[in-house]
Amino acid sequence: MYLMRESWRWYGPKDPISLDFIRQTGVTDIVSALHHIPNGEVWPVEEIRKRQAEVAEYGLVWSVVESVPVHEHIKTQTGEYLRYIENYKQTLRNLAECGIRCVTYNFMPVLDWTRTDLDYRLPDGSTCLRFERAALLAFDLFILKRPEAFQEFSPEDIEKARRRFEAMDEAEIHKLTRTMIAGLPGSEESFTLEQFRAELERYRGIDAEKLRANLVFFLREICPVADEAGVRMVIHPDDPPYPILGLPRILSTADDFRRLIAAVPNPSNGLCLCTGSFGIRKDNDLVAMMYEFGDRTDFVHFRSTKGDDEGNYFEDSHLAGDVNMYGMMKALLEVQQKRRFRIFCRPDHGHRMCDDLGRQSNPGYSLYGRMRGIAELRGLQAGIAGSLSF
Ligand code: DNO
Repeated sequence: MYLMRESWRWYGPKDPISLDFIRQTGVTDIVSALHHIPNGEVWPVEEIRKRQAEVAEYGLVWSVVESVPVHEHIKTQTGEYLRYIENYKQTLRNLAECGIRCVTYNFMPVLDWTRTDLDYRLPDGSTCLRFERAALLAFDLFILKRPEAFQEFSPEDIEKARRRFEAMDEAEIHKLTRTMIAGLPGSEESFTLEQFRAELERYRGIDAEKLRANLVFFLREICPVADEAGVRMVIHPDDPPYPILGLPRILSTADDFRRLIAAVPNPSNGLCLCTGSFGIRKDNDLVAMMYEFGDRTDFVHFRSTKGDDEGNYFEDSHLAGDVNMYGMMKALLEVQQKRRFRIFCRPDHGHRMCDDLGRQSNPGYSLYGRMRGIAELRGLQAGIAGSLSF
């Protein structure tokens, strides 16, 4: 039986969670990136090999890149975007030369993933990441002071955001601002309010259709190179999967990915099925997506969020929350069997729990929390695998 290929995200030598610990979690593969190389520049073969060697020293394999970031100029088709696209192609060739064949990326404008609280306390004393709608609106309307925002929300929402904002002291305003725009791990970019406003300006006149066209342009350039090199480009969905701060979104639903493969059918055009991001929307049937897009899904992020009727959600433990993890795991095993291929899977974001609480880690990327996640997923897989007849 083809079991999931268990992987773990490691941010490189600066990650507070060492490879020495990671190998004790039982995973076999590492998901990493060369974070020290500026966005848009080529990743040299020597640098890739160096990272591979560091990982190999611990008996692990660096097999997935998360991410080769897409430069903002490419997303907006401004400035030096053609040069950055050529550089991207060279990076893919270099990765392939080193045997790395799965590359994650996203096409979210300005910000990668976004949360409003990185240390939300749960009843059991552990903490998790959370997204609170009123806090987002308070930031948008009263801290960032984006003028159009007042036209975009209902008077009730604005009033609620105002009350939320007025209840904040300076420290909370500062903390929320940092959480929103100072850059979560992996996003590679960090902004002050002034810089962030300038970045938003870049998107004036770029609606979802234009952004989608820019993504299609990028992929039509990149995919022939990736096809030839045998690299699968797996796009990560929008997180959260709807427009925020007036920015367009183009990979939030099954239909968005359907449109993408219709426009660029190359085999290298693949998906990183993040159950946490897609799972926020009730109209995304994750299990159906696993079956429909299974042939193009080379990477899965397992995570489960719990939402309420107000648009808030927190990251629950991996088998709790709103995601049908049983259905997902069963679908994954069936897809893998059909493809005769093991999909890279990683426990996405864990709680900060037990000794995580006293030690430093990147938000979402704790040791014990993710270890609990992978252990639960492994148990779920073992139970399902044992009951399947293939
Ligand atoms: C967050 C991650 C994202 C992801 C990128 C992929 O924890 O899932 O930052 O790595 O969006 O490009």
